[in-house]
Amino acid sequence: MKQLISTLAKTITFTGFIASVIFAANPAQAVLISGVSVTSSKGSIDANNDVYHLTDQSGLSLPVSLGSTHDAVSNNTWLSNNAGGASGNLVFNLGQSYVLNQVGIWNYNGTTARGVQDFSIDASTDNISYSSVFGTTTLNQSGGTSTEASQLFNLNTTTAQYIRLNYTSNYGDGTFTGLSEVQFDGVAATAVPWETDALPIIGSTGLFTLGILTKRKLAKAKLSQF
Ligand SMILES: [Ca+2]
Repeated sequence: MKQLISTLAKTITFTGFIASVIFAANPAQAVLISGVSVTSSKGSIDANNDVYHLTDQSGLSLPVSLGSTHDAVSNNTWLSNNAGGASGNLVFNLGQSYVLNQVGIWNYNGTTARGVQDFSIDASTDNISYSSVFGTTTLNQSGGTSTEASQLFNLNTTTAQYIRLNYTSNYGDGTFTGLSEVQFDGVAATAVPWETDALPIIGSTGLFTLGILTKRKLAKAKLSQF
């Protein structure tokens, strides 16, 4: 029986130690948010340039990340018409609330004059009440290459499920305005950050300590026999 307890204590100690190492090395980090849907106040000019192509990772280099490049294929982009001006908004639904880190925007990369120039970002948890994350900012014109880099903007750990991108100008095209891709990274807001980071460490350290204490108790019991 004592042999069994001793083996169990050793196993608990070892498991706790390994878990401590693993969890300490992997704290919660912002990850690319998948399954994002988007609507356009100006709609899309046709199915080939549907707003869907803004978040479906079409045209991005693999593996997809905010550091991916986007190709110059028109069917991998979104375009709207300029009725009433080169302005409108895009509302991104992240599917649930996130503590947001950054947004990566790949400007329209075919006829580069169609690319968005000035834009701002608002955030919301309910798609009703929005607050500004940052005001009017310039998105650089793309280079028209097949390996166009994203432009990254800080979302300042804003907690939101909905992001509204308001665009107010383009780079001169009189008919169309568009973007190639928009991606976000963040941490799901359902988990409290300190819990996400610390609980596995606390749990595994507790396991480690329990193993040590059990071994110590067994050693004491052995000594008292003499
Ligand atoms: Ca795309």
